Parts: sequence; structure tokens; C-alpha cells
Amino acid sequence: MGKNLLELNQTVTNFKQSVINPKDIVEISRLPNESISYSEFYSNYMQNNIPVIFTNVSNEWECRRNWIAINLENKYDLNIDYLKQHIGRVRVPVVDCSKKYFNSHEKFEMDFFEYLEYWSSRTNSLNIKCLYLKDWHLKSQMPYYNFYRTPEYFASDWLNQYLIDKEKDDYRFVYIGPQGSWTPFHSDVFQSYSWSTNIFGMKKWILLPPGEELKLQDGLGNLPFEIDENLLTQRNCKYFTIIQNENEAIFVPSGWYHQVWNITDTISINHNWFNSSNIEKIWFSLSENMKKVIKEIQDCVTMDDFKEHCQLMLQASFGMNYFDFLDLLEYIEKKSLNAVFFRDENNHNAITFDSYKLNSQHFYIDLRSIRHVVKLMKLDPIIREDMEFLNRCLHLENETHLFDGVVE
Ligand SMILES: O=C(O)CCC(=O)C(=O)O
Ligand SMILES: [Fe+2]
Repeated sequence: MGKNLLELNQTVTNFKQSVINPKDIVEISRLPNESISYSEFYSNYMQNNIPVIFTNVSNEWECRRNWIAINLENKYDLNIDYLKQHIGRVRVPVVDCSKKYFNSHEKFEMDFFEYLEYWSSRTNSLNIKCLYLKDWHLKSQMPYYNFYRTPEYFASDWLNQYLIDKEKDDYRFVYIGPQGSWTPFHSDVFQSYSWSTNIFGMKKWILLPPGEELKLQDGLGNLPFEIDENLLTQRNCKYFTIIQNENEAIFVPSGWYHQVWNITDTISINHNWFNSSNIEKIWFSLSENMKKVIKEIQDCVTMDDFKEHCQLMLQASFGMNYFDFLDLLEYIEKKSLNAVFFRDENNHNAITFDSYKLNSQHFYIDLRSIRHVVKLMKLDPIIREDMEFLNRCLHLENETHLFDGVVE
């Protein structure tokens, strides 16, 4: 297994139907990093949409070596001096875990140094606030600070690759939470995957296979803000409880609802992402959300710019609309075709996300899945009735055929 090469075997096909039903799983596997190949991870976990934990993932990371040190009480803790020196006085996003705001915690911004002062002062006082520094875009704030590297298994990432190259807000985060901080019950943005690595501390996760959350809906179809094992047992929900230790990465598949508790002080790095193995789910979720938008503003259907308005609302509520999605697919397709036709000196096709490369089979699967999803898009009424969308889809589909014959 080449360390920098994301290598799919010839046996991998796109959109394998799930052969494992999450309801049949007894326990989430815990595997040593690199004990299975990238290709096995792709077909067994990403394509089957099944969680897994990898151990020993962050040994080489700069943040694991330097962000933690032994404090005056002889315990491991944040290395405040190091963090101050290397990161500086930046603004960071923080939530107050004791305050609910709609369906999440109350959010605000703080100066990083102010947060570090809060962190150090906690030990002396009992009723101090529980402030969780989360969704911090440190990597995009400091692109040249190489404090970690995306594990190989999670490196086929169309979402962040696109957003980084286009200089838009990405989905790469740092989380720093005191013991007792937590993240309410949710599923991830766009139905994306997430991976999360603890570089310090322990988290407890409760994960529900897709669909199980429906048993928790109230009469209006709303899901609870907060769950626990008692509620899940009462409602007969299938769920998994996971204790994630330091140096372990969890893979959270598409559409699995979860709640997360920091059972000790914890630092984690996480990404949301998608690629050829879940792109169909992203499209379904986007088009389902579009249907909801259309239903919501049905009484304005005669308005001149109704369609534009729907796209604007979709972008605001879902974080992405049809234009963004098409733009992303066009970008990934163009990048993949370029890589295939202009091979690098090692005869591997260069593509860069954290400097990983893909083998030919990977490009083949990627382009096939783009073609598949574009075919689904062409069935959508919004796309069918719009010449510009339709032409862009046709063009995308045609271009995927350029690759036919290059790989047998
Ligand atoms: O660690 C947390 O508090 C939440 C992480 C999470 O929700 C995720 O990685 O998807
Ligand atoms: Fe999440």
C-alpha cells in the first residue's frame, strides 16, 4: 500500500448496494490504522455506510506532539505557551453548552487568548461556564501550519478540495472542549461523512443508523435536542455507544444521527466530506431539501423569479444549492480528467488533497459516479425545465465518456 496513493482495486465498482445492514451489526469495529487497505475501507465502510474506529492515527501529528504538555499539577493539559506562540491572537467560535439556541447551543466569538485564560482559570471555580471552542477553521486560517495530515482513508474529499481551491469556507475544524461539554443530537451537513480524531482526551458517542431517528420524532415531526440511552431504549431505537480514546479516529457515515460528549477535556480535529462513494446521497438530500423549499413558498409560484428565489432559499437553509453542486461536480470532473491525461513522472495521476494521489481505478470510479449522479439530476423537474442546467448536465455527462477506453 503506497502511503500517498489512494488505490482502488479493480474489483471495486461504483454504487455497490449495501451488503451489510446496520441493524445486523453488533458492535462498531476498532481497527489499527493501516490494518486494512484504502480499497477495503472504501468498499467495506464508505460504500456500505458503516462506522468504524481506527487506532493510532495521529502519532506523527505536530499538534499531538506540541499542543499538550505536563502542567504544574503533573497532569497532561493544553500547552498554553506553545499555542499562544504558534497560533496567536485570533478570533475563535465558541458555544455555551448550558444555553440552548433553537436546535443548537448559543454561539459567539472570542479572542483565542481569552479562551485560553478561561481554560486555565476553570480549575479553581465550580460554577464556571462550560465553553466549547468548536467548528474552528484553524487550517484555513493558517494554511501553512501543518499541524496534522488527513488520514489516507479519508483523503478522497471532493468537498474540501473544491472549497479550498475556490477559496471558500471549508469543512475542516478544530474542537477544544472542557470535560462535560457536548454536541446536541444531529446529523451532519449535506448528509456528508465526518471523521474526527482525538488528539487529547476521550469522547462518548451515541450513533443511530439512518432512519432510527424517526422513532424519536414528536407529533410535529421534530427531533429532540438531546438524547440519552433511556430515551433510545424506551423508543426501541437501534443505537451504538462508542468511547473514543486519544489517538483514535471515528468514521461517521452519511445520515447517521449522533450526539457527542467530552468525558474528559478533549481536543479533536474533524472534517466533513463527500466523494464518489456518497455523492448520490448528497444529491438526494439536496433535491429533497429543494422539494421542501418549493412547498414552503408554493404561494409565490407565479412570481417572475420564483426559481432563483428557491435556489437562494436552498442555499440559505441547506448551505448549498443546485448551482453550487453542479459547479463542484464540474470542478472535480475537470480536475480528474486533467490528472488522467497529464500524468506525472511516476505515472501516477496527480491530484492534491493533503498531497495524496489517486490510481486509475479511482479516477474511473469517480467519473462513473459523476456520470451516474448527473443522470439522476437530469430527472429532476428543476433541471429538466431549465436549459442552462440541462446543458451543463449534458456536457458533464459527455465529458465522463472521454475517460472510457483510457482505463480498461
Ligand atoms: O466532537 C463533537 O463535539 C462533535 C463532532 C461531530 O458531530 C462530528 O464529527 O460529526
Ligand atoms: Fe456531527
